[in-house]
Amino acid sequence: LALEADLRGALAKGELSLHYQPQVALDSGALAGMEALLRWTHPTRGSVPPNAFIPLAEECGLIVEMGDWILETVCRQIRQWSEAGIAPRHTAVNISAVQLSRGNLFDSVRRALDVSGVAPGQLELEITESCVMLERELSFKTLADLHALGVRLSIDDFGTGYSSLSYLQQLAVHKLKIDMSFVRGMMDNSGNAAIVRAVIALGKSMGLEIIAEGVEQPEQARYLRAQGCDVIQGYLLSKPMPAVAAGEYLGRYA
Ligand code: G
Ligand code: G
Ligand code: MN
Ligand code: NA
Repeated sequence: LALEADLRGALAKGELSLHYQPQVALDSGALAGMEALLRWTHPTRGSVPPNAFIPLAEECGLIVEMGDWILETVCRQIRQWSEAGIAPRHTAVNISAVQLSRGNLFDSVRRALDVSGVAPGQLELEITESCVMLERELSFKTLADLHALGVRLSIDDFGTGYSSLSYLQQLAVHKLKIDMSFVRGMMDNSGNAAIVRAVIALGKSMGLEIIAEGVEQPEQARYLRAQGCDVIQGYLLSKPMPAVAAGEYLGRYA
């Protein structure tokens, strides 16, 4: 496959980069965090969206090496922002199920923190519910070890995957991300609104931070705030930005 061969070269040729999207607290308007999102600028195809190449990277196992590069790049970025006095409280990295089940994720994370000198609490890992289903015991153990190290854990796309509430209880995560499909439908679909309110109530009762993704309109932000949601992320605040623009954005908040 041409794309697979290109992907193998992409890392070495510096065609991969990370963009960053801000997360802001609804009550104070304070910056709460950033999410790192992978981008591939292909020399002839142009910008290739992650949905088009991450599944491929998972299939051919390249995701492990790529994931290590992502963790190290994001930690170096956190370090640089810290030195400039503009680091957000947390910066989140998306973790693939394959990384969690096959790669040695704990060692990769610890190495990335060590080489950059970043504190574990500055790093957040986003996992999906389905992410832990592959190699369940190993994945649970790895996440428990990462939690003990002090890294923050967040459940991405919450409510769309396969899991059970008992997993949520066993996993000791810090944050739930309400999937943007619910946020999108929330204002004119009572079912979606009910799911949003239920996730907020569930998360709150477990002491978790709640973030809504894909917030595009001010009415959505107002509704979420009224329901007790803590943090929002989405185009209303900003699209994901290249590192330099993200640094400028952080500078305006610091
Ligand atoms: O950034 P975007 O808008 O297109 O992301 C699309 C999908 O790709 C999302 O599901 C997101 O979680 C995933 N994704 C983005 N960046 C990364 C990454 O660095 N690692 C992994 N494993 N997934 C990512
Ligand atoms: O699966 P994950 O939540 O990691 O992916 C986030 C994806 O959502 C990324 O592709 C990101 O670019 C995209 N995204 C972020 N904010 C918005 C938004 O407000 N609207 C839409 N449609 N997509 C968004
Ligand atoms: Mn995510
Ligand atoms: Na998500």
